[in-house]
Amino acid sequence: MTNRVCHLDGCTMNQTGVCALNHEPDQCPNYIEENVVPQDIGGAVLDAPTSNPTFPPSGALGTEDVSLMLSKRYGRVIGVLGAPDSGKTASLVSMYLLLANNAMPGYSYADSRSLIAFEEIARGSRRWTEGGATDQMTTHTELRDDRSAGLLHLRLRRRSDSKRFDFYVPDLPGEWTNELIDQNVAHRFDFLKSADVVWIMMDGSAFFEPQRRALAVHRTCRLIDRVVALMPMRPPKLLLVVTRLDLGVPEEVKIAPILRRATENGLSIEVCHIASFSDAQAVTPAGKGIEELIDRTFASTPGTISFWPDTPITSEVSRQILHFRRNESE
Ligand SMILES: Nc1nc2c(ncn2[C@@H]2O[C@H](COP(=O)(O)OP(=O)(O)OP(=O)(O)O)[C@@H](O)[C@H]2O)c(=O)[nH]1
Ligand SMILES: [Mg+2]
Repeated sequence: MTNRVCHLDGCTMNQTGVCALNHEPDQCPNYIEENVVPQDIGGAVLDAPTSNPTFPPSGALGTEDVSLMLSKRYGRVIGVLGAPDSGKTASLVSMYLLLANNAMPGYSYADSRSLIAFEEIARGSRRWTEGGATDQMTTHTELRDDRSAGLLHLRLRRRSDSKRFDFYVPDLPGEWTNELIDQNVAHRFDFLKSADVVWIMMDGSAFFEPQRRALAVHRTCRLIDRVVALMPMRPPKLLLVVTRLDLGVPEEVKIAPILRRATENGLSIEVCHIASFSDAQAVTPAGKGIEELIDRTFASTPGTISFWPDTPITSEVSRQILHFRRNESE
């Protein structure tokens, strides 16, 4: 009797029967018989791990795991801040689903060390794709550990030149951003010091409702002030990510005060409009703007490495990064 198992780290096939990469079981190169995994012929299929990775229960990576991974391979940490319901989780889910369905013209999925965490946050929207929209595509983010951020990892391949790159992105509860704005609760954002790009997420629907708009703009300006205070030595590039593009594009003049506040603070800022999901699929397809968000995130910023060789980095470079990161956290 055959016993086929999935050998891809993090795939849920063995537990749920659902392939995280949406492969048909018969065609998946990772779903093979356990007892015919070649041991001698052609060498080992997977390198034996030196030690078992210790992930937080949610399947996201702890900051120590990320530091270790960054010491071995170039990667970029992206900060994501925004009020509850601004669309943080939805943007990550949308990106993940586009990649899982190979539906991004410019990029393809190459790997993830946190597939289970992505599967967890994408569960609600999978129900939606299977039929019938739900009011909530994602659930409100709550962390089991309220003291430190868990990060999700993705490795993408850029189709134009086959270069691969890794990035780490947190899925944080909006309350963390509110508490940063209102009470300057900043200790949980230590990991942000390694980020050279920060997404400031805003619910685009606020721009269409005058009674909500002024407060939303005011709070985003205060958030920008807080980010500057958090990272005075190495100010990040900001991307103002305006969600719910399916409702329409807000007028530039309404967004302008936020851009002014960033430039007054000496930060570079660009605006990205995204529709992670869409209530008007015919006009604005779900996922619109996500690829551009990735493009802009990885467009080179002064003093940072944008794309890196496909081969593992040398120990010399690895030491330099460790040293660099140690200096940053001082
Ligand atoms: N139509 C539409 N709905 C969206 C979009 N982005 C988010 N939503 C809806 O808004 C809800 C809340 O979005 P989330 O991404 O969960 O919000 P969040 O910022 O992660 O919120 P917290 O986890 O509470 O901080 C989702 O469940 C979707 O129903 C979008 O681009 N278009
Ligand atoms: Mg969330």
